Amino acid sequence: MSLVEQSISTPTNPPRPELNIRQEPRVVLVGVDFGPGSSFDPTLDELALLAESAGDTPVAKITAKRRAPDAAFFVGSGKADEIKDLISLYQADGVIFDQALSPAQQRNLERHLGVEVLDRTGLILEIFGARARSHEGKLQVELARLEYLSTRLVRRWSHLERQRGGVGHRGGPGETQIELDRRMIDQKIKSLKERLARVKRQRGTQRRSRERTGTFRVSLVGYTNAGKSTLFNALTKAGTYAADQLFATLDTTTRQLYLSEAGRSVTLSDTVGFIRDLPHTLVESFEATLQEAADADVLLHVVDASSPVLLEQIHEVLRVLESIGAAQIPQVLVFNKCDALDEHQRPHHARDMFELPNGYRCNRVFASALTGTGLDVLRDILAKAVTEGLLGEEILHSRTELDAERQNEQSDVRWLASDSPDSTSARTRP
Ligand SMILES: Nc1nc2c(ncn2[C@@H]2O[C@H](COP(=O)(O)OP(=O)(O)OP(=O)(O)O)[C@@H](O)[C@H]2O)c(=O)[nH]1
Ligand SMILES: [Mg+2]
Repeated sequence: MSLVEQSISTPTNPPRPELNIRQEPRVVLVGVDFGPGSSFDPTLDELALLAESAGDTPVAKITAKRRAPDAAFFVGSGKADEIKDLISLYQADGVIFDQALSPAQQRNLERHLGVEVLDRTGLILEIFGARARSHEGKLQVELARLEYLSTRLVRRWSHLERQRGGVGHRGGPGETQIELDRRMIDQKIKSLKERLARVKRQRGTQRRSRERTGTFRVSLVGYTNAGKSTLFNALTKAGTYAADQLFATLDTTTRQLYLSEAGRSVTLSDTVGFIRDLPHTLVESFEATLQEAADADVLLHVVDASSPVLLEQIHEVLRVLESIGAAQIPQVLVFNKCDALDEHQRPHHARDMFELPNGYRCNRVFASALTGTGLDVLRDILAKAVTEGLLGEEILHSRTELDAERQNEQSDVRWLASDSPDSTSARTRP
């Protein structure tokens, strides 16, 4: 990732002996609680996982409570000084905020703290950048990164160039240069959008041909690290990359899955995971990939049953599904990783009905992609969905009165369009 890879050493903190070998940047994690309604994780565990997935080593965590973000530093100046102390105490190379910073806040903090500062959006973009493999995936990440950068040009240009000169070695480009850069970025954004539009058309053609052949499509969706790829492999015996990293999968992989119970095949797609505050530039750029999920006949919504925040994660997945127009697709909830539950938490039955936070009831299967528990039940449910059709409401998905109400509300999803934690809200904050 882009955090500088040299530690700041002071006389009281001698340089670490391993400094000569290229090593992981040490980072301080920061989260701010703005009270009810703000997305605040007191443990910062997810941010730590994200940082590790990007190749950083979290060395300290610090949280703060505020009514509103400070215009200059996001946190108050007292807290900024505390962060500065932590940096020198732990010889950290960078700071990562769990929320979105405005470009000005980011700049001010970097100047004040003397190390590179990254926000959650920037971090997620870095991970996506490192993971993208397919042509389409790379185009999508590049587009999202450029859109993010175009608001932060003054300081972030060096990121774009992938220079790693270390703090203080950069020197901001002059005004004219920035103007030139901005024009170049705008042109690049335009050409990337055109190329992605072509990819989208191709996908449309493929989709229509699948529709003609009447293929039944099942897509795995879920919070990142829930076990989608492991389940995909267990069901199809394919060798898809599964790892204890956030966003291990970025590209969609599709395989045939033969359901002997139904006497026919379906296609199963594994795709990118979702996360809280997924940068809206990424959601937009990944439209083509996410479309794969939106086109499915059934969604297997994989949940990490061992996560202490599984309900929040379900909520996030529903939000993203809503934003890509996939909220109406029947879901089967797969409570995965049941093997990791304590004895007393383990379910006593293999399946039941579960009411989603959006009021839909759907089948829930307790499973372990790792040990294979529950997969036969899951196959049975899928077979039933294929043979009895999708509208077997009591099998898959049924509406409640709540649904009608929620259709009017829609407030949950607005963050993606206009209240994104990325550029929009951050820029307009006082
Ligand atoms: N204990 C346990 N671990 C599991 C199970 N399924 C997956 N895992 C582990 O969870 C981690 C994430 O698994 P993946 O299959 O890569 O998760 P994913 O949902 O595809 O993640 P992304 O592609 O990053 O969104 C890996 O370390 C898996 O070994 C399970 O049933 N039990
Ligand atoms: Mg995966």
